[in-house]
Amino acid sequence: MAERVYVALGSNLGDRAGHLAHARARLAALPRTRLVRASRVEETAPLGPIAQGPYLNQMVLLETELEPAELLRHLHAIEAERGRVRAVRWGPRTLDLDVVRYGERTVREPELTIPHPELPHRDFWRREIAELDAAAPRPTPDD
Ligand code: A4P
Ligand code: MG
Repeated sequence: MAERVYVALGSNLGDRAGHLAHARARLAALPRTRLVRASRVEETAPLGPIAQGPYLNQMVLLETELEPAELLRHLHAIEAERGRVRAVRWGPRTLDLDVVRYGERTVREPELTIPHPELPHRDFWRREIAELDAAAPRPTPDD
């Protein structure tokens, strides 16, 4: 069964909008996956301890039959295509792809934590999810 998965896109190095566009195109082409819709792109001040430039952030909603670990492997491959170098944690990056929510699942693995632990602290992520949900409200029990 396909799950509804929220993936966060972030970029603060180089052609930021181009990196996000590449990510959207690649996510839409993943096997057993549909890109349902994308939030607006917004510019956000950098969070965290490192001095760095502003980010472009965006959230997309996928429906996918990929398991969380398979999806993460694809995300890493897409990041690598944009020359992502893992230098400093929370440091500047051409493209960052994070699994924010995966259906109702909870994952606590060394390589993968779902829901993403930063979700409660990132207003822009919650705003973007609300925007995606508002575009197609979930059915209520009375429907
Ligand atoms: N990993 C664990 N859980 C997940 C998940 N739910 N989604 C693991 C994706 N990856 C997950 O990530 C390190 C490892 O986390 C991965 O190998 C994966 O196995 P990384 O992308 O190499 O390192 P990172 O991104 O520096 O660390 P982290 O903890 O993912 O940081 P964040 O949360 O990505 O923060 N400011 C603004 N304004 N906008 C931003 O988007 N992003 C960051 C990075 C900092 N400041 C920002 C933003
Ligand atoms: Mg990350």
